Amino acid sequence: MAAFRLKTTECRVGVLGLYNAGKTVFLTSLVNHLEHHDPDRFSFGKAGTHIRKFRFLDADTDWNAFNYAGFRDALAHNGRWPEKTRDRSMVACQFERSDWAFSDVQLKLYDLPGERLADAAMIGKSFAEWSEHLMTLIRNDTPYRTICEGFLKASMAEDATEASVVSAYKLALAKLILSFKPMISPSTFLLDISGNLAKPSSPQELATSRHVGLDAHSEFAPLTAELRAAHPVMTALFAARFEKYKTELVQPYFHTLKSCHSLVVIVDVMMLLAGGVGMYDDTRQILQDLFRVLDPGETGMQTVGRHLAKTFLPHALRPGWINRVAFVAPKLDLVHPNDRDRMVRLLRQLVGKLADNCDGLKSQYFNSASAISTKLLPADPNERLLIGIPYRDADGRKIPPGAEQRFRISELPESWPANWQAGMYHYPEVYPTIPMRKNAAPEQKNLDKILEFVLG
Ligand SMILES: Nc1nc2c(ncn2[C@@H]2O[C@H](COP(=O)(O)OP(=O)(O)O)[C@@H](O)[C@H]2O)c(=O)[nH]1
Ligand SMILES: [Mg+2]
Repeated sequence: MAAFRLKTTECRVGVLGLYNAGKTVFLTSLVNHLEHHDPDRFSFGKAGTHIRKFRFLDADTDWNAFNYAGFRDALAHNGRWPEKTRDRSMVACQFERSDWAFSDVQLKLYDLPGERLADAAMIGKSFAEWSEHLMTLIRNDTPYRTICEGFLKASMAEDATEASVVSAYKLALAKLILSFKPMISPSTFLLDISGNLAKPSSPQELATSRHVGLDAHSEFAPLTAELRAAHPVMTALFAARFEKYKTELVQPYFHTLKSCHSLVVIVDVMMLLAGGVGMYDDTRQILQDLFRVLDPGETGMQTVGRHLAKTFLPHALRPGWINRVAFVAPKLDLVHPNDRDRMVRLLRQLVGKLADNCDGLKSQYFNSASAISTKLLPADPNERLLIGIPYRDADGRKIPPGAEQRFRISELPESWPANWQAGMYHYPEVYPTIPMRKNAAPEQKNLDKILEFVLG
């Protein structure tokens, strides 16, 4: 062990995924393993590598500290998640790893709410271009067109007003939320700037209680080319509100992401199978918008620059751009062990092209579990039966933790079907299992390998 360390290597990692993909459990489990490291349960780097002198650092200005202690406590005691205080949080920590003789690691993990990903399409676009992007999506997709029928009608009305268009758009978004469609933009309708999430209620109630914009006085909706031509005043008003929204809310979010060295992109393949082909298509669209904006990868000169900077510059001055993406299919404990390799294959089929199209990007695909929470029936190891504590009743309502039960799960397909309905695949959620003892981290799979990859 070196007595002193010459430098600090900083690694900024953005953790991304749609709502409920498992970002919070991932971060909680990862930090728990780093803080109380046990090389037998979390093995990364050279064989036997261990972590010492772990300490938390302050969060960056404008960022909340990720409520690690609160989340861990909620997981261990099957409690409710602590309230989101604001819409973005981070963990910053520093530690030594025994296989790096001369450098400390400073790790910053950014937890960005999945709801904001739907706003990625705003970056680099004017209000008119963003409107066209959304209107094209709505018009050319049968489920979207059906759900948004009222909005499309309101957009064609000769006497359209600011109020009529905004309220029709809000009603359409409310129906999209209730149909589990993730393309909700402006995303403040789903998650406002104080971090309050829309609560399930009727479309009308949702439409009146939520805002499409920074607040009640800055609402905007996409406008068709005809409306833009016929209503220049309304168009100018919406365009100004759109620009303010983009500058104040969306750009800082994506600016942080772009300055990360690595991304962990969590895609819950079981949720996509359970949700139907529409959810698959929406997720792919959102990831495509995201990759267009982030444009990860690096040129040959940037690679040289990064290596030089790593050697010669203090960590605070090192340039940042995304050169590694770990794609992660989470919750592998919810599928049968015989199917777990298929999770990775499905993930690769879904996002492989995105990564392939980025020059100079290192990408890797993982299945993972942040907190293994199911067991196999020893008597029938090949039956697709698991044991766990059910999280919801047969109607999908959350229930308090009770006794362990066994439940049947669907076989994962070899590849994505050409078409499938919501409900054809079934992977019931279970209560996560985390030891009460705080220095015993959850049983994980591949979190260590993901960390090794993103640290480079
Ligand atoms: N069985 C199991 N469930 C998980 C795991 N990770 C997350 N979950 C469940 O997935 C749901 C969403 O997780 P969360 O971390 O809150 O998602 P977020 O919205 O992306 O932050 C929760 O109900 C968790 O219990 C895992 O490793 N195994
Ligand atoms: Mg979360």
